[in-house]
Amino acid sequence: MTTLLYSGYYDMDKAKEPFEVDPNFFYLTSCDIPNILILKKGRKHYVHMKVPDIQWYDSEYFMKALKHCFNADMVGIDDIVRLCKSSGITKTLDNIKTHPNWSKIRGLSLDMSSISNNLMKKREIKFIDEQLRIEKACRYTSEGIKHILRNAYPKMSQIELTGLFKQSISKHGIQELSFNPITSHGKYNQYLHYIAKDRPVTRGTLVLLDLGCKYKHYCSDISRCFPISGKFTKLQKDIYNVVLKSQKYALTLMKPGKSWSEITHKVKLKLYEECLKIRLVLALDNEKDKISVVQQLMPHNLGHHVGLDNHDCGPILTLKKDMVIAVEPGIYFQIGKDKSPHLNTSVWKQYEHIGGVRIEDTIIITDRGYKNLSKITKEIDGIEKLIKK
Ligand SMILES: [Mn+2]
Repeated sequence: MTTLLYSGYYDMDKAKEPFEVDPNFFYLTSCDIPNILILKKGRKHYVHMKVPDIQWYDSEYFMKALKHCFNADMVGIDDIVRLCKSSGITKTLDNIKTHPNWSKIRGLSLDMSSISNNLMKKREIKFIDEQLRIEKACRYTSEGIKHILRNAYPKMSQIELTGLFKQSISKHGIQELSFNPITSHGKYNQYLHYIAKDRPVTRGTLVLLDLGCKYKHYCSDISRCFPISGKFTKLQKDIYNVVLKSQKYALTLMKPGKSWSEITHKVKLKLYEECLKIRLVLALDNEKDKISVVQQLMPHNLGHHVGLDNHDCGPILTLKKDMVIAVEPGIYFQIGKDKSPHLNTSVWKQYEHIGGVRIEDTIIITDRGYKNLSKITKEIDGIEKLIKK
């Protein structure tokens, strides 16, 4: 059996962002060196790396790391092509098509099949060392969020809030982020993937943080909301509690063997019940209508796998022990969504300025339930205390 693996392309000259190794490549090799091709033939490994791609100050490190990872022979691209040709059948990863010499390999018309999908499925269940890395990433992300809560003040810009997070994780030698940090406030909270701007956080608004750093390539993903002025207003509390109660309820359903779509359905009904208490939605009999109005308020999934990718391994089907999941219900007041016939429009208008609330924890599914990896409070009192220092 021959396997051809590629770590991913990285332009060493531009070096704009830190290199992000292909998750399947890293999963198989524990190697995170850019621009390398590895050909595994039986027990023998051959490695190809275009030497001009390495900066002189890195070359010694890379060579040592390669030796350590594979104890492999360094070969040229033509050797790789020749070895592929002689073996006929080759397993590979999807990203092989992005290799600068892909046309040479493709030209051989080999019987090549990708193992990326199988690997992605396998990666749903996390080994203990993977769990420990995610746990650490969550701990540092929690610390980073606390650092923001303690140091944020009105008029500070959204970019500065992001800066506080980066400052906090950098103390642990971390610069890799799971995704573009979200630090929005007020009406901007309605945009799900909002990218922080040089906008001062208005006094009295609710700030939405959705942040995650990577520890040794493993992600974390946590969302918290807090009032920039230190105290939740009555209206902010109302919406916050709808989401908090639903998020806590969702966590009670996290057990091995449970169907994710059933959990999602139950949580949406819970969100509906909580929204009814504050009269944001109308009293409805029909379950379908209840779900559809919640969909207007929460236009995203309840959660996702977390691992080498922040949205790891595709959709969640049935929960299994040792899966790592982000659970993130939210309520948003998105422009144009108030047209739903099942919403109470006048109540919506009262809450609209809040923009949105999301509460998210990263958890591990255990034998009987789950373990929460987020190490930061989500209680109103706890958050207000943190802001006061
Ligand atoms: Mn998430």
